[in-house]
Amino acid sequence: MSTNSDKRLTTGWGAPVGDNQNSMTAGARGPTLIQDVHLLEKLAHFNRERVPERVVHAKGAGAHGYFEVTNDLTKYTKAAFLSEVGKRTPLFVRFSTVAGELGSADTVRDPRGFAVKFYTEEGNYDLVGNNTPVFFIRDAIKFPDFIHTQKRHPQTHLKNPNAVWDFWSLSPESLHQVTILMSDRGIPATYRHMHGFGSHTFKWVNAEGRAVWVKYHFKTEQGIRNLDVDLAAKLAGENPDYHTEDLFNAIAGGDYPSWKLCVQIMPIEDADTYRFDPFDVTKVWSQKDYPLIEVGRMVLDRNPDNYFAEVEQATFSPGSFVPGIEASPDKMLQGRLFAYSDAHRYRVGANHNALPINRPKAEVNNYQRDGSMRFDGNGGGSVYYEPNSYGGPKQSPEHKTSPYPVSGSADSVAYDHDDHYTQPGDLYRLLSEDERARLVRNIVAAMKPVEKDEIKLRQIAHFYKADPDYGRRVAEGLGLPVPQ
Ligand code: HDE
Repeated sequence: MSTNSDKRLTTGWGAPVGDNQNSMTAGARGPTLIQDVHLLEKLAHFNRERVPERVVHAKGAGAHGYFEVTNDLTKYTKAAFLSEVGKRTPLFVRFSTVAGELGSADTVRDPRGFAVKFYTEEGNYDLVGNNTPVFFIRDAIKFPDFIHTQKRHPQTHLKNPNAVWDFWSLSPESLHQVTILMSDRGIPATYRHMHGFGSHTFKWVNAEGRAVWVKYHFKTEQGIRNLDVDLAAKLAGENPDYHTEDLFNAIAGGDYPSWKLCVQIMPIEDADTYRFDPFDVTKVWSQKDYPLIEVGRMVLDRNPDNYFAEVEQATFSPGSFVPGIEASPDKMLQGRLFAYSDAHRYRVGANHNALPINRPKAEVNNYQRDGSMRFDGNGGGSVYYEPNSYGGPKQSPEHKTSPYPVSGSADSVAYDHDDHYTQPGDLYRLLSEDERARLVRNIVAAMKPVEKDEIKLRQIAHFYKADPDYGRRVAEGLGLPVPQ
């Protein structure tokens, strides 16, 4: 930054400021004058510097970069940014924790947000995932309750392990993600040494209108590294912004982190016969059944110039699709299609998409007008309704969302399978002895403060059903019997 400036200090309305050191008073020791409009503006703007933090994923770090296609998958999707090998698309990524507030520590045990905004030529495509392929729940209707258990007790304002484990022990579909969370991967060493996942099943549609189901995997090219729990706790106290600092310094130092993007592709008809519901986001698809196929590479090579403007104001939505990429009936994804843009309209404003960090590189032509902070010309004098005979923008029928046959009645229906144990059990059996020992130790430490044995015993029963050794070791650590 330049040391001395020849720039003139001004007010927000551009007028030069005469004195930025002393408030204007009636006489040297008289009361401050309301006519000191520079003073009034400084204090008033200061009061309005904070926008509401994200209700989840409040603490995060972001960086710019690019995506480069390395494999031709046009037989599966017509998405323009994936249309030819070598094609590059600019992007912005925000990594985050989930439960903590804006000022909370980075090195906590928590999933990590992995949100990618591709500024494609057909509009922005947002892939708003986590560093884990599954999630705790599989119906959006449970999300507010789940997040309440991750936040603070309404009376004490303290984190509350009773709520956390009461909810999880009464929601066995959470077992897979709980096992991942309590394993070494629950505290990544940095944002650079973790994978990213779209988690949900999405739909790709090719130029002929043929569709497949797809799951995304961002494989870190830095390798997986996790933090030892004691070091993580130390860092949380000494340097709560450790991951934020690491990402910024790595990029500033030219050590650009990168990920290889792969997908699993499931033929559309397999969804009806697969051994479990492929739209259930608490389950992964076996890579033996649907192997990883390389798509391209993501590189982060530019830090934000301004944190608030670019990271705090970034708004991602799983509903920001581009032609060739669509939703699946995954009930969690469906709920998110509403929630994100609703959150942005509340937190940032109705015209959040017009902000520089969110503005598409593609031309925006529509009939949306007005709304607070409409600073982009607001469509000028162009026609402001449709249909019209004044040459306004027209729909593109070739880009209609692909039709999807449905059957049955409008109803609130539970998933039709409840095997919440095979996949966490498989994961447990995949772990090395050291990893299992640390997993059990982390769970025992987290469950110890839970006041009701009823909750502990219910949760131990879930671990036991996943794998008897898993259940026995947690029970032993808690000094409780394995429930029969
Ligand atoms: Fe989010 N989530 N989420 N989430 N989520 C938000 O959007 C929500 C879920 C994720 O860096 C919010 O701007 C619902 C899964 C990331 O800006 C909110 C449900 C996954 C980020 C919201 C989920 C995520 C968010 C909070 C259950 C991984 C940060 C403020 C149906 C696949 C993005 C905001 C960023 C942020 C809603 C579950 C990832 C409230 C309703 C599953 C990475 O809209």
